[in-house]
Parts: sequence; C-alpha cells; structure tokens
Amino acid sequence: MIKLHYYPGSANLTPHMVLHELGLPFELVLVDRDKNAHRSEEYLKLNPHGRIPTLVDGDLVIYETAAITLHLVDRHPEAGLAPAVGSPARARFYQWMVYLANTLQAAMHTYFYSEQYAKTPAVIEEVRAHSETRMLEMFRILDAQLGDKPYVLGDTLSAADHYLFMLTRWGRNMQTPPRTLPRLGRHAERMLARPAVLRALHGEGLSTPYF
Ligand SMILES: N[C@@H](CCC(=O)N[C@@H](CS)C(=O)NCC(=O)O)C(=O)O
Repeated sequence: MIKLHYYPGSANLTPHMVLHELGLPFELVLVDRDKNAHRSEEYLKLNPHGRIPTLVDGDLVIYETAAITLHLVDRHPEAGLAPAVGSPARARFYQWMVYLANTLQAAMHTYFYSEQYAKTPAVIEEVRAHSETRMLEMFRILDAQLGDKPYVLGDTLSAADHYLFMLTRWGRNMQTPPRTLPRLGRHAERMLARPAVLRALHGEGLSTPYF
C-alpha cells in the first residue's frame, strides 16, 4: 500500500488531497517534526534531505511535493487531474506546477525558515519581511491569473489547484493573507467544498479555522 510520510499541514497536504481525489488506498505515516523525526536515521534513509513529504509506492521512494503529485496524477490519468500529455494544456499545467513549487514555495521557504538564510537577528527579520513582500507580489499575480475562471487551468480542475490551495493556506499569517485577495479567496472556498480536500485536512488532524 502507498505510504505518505507527513506532518500536519506541511507540504504533504497537496499529495494527500490528490490521493483522496484519486480514491486510492494509502497509509499516513507521521514524521514528528516536534521530535526531530525528519532528522532520524530511519527517515534520512528515505529522504536524505530530511524534508517532508516522502511517498513510498511499492519499491519506489520519492520526495519533492511536485514530483510526488505528478507521479500520482500520471499513474491515474483516468481521474483527469492533469491534461493529456503533449497537449498545450499539459504545458500550462507544468508551468504552474513548477512555478508553485520552484518559485512561490521557494520564496515561502525563506519566509518560514529565514533563520537558515542569515545569521544576525536583524538580517533574519529583513529576509523574512522581504520574502513576505515577494510572496504577496506572486499571490497577486496568481489572483489575476485566475481571473473569472474557477481553476488555475481555467474551467478544469487539476492538481495545480490543490497545490495553490495549500500555499494559499500557508500564507494565512501574512499581513495580507492571500485568501483576502478576491479570486484566491473564491478559489480557496471552492477547494474547501471538495470532500477530498476536507478528508485530507481532517486526516492530518487540522480543524477550523483552516485559514
Ligand atoms: N521542496 C520540498 C520542500 C519540502 C519542505 O521544505 N518541507 C518542510 C515542511 S513543509 C520540511 O520538511 N521542513 C523541515 C526542515 O526543513 O527542517 C518539497 O516540496 O517537498
């Protein structure tokens, strides 16, 4: 059975929601960050970077949220959580998946882990504050990108929506939380209406307010 190594609310939330969307049987395995379990010898064998999540699917051990998510949607194309390979819509899907992972989530890493980017308290604070400004710029672009469409790709749901939902949630303590931007707020509400999304949130022990 598929095993998803997780910590409540962490980057695992995207593949977790997708697993529920796909209706696949899987097991959640807690990596207790509070006890530094992500640095344990056992976990580092699965993911030498000590980052969460990691997915174990038979003999395959895979980490990186976007890679796990792409693997899952590719294993189950019938679910339609990604457009057909080779289509222009698939290219757009890749664009947003990589942007969310590589640009927005990376900026969020400097916000949440600013102490890893500088030594002195004043500079750490400056890194954090500047990251927040950059994140807000990106969220504003995503808000504009949604326009009057319900989903990242327009009228069709894809796993990029689950990714965006997770990052919108992560921004909940920003001075301007992304859910207060009109289209991102509607997008988050739309995603929250999905049973798979609620099952994943509850499965990780998260409760209201989610944002
Ligand atoms: N690019 C990685 C980032 C994963 C990541 O940074 N996860 C955080 C939790 S959201 C983590 O493991 N933090 C623990 C640490 O860095 O010590 C991914 O998307 O899987």
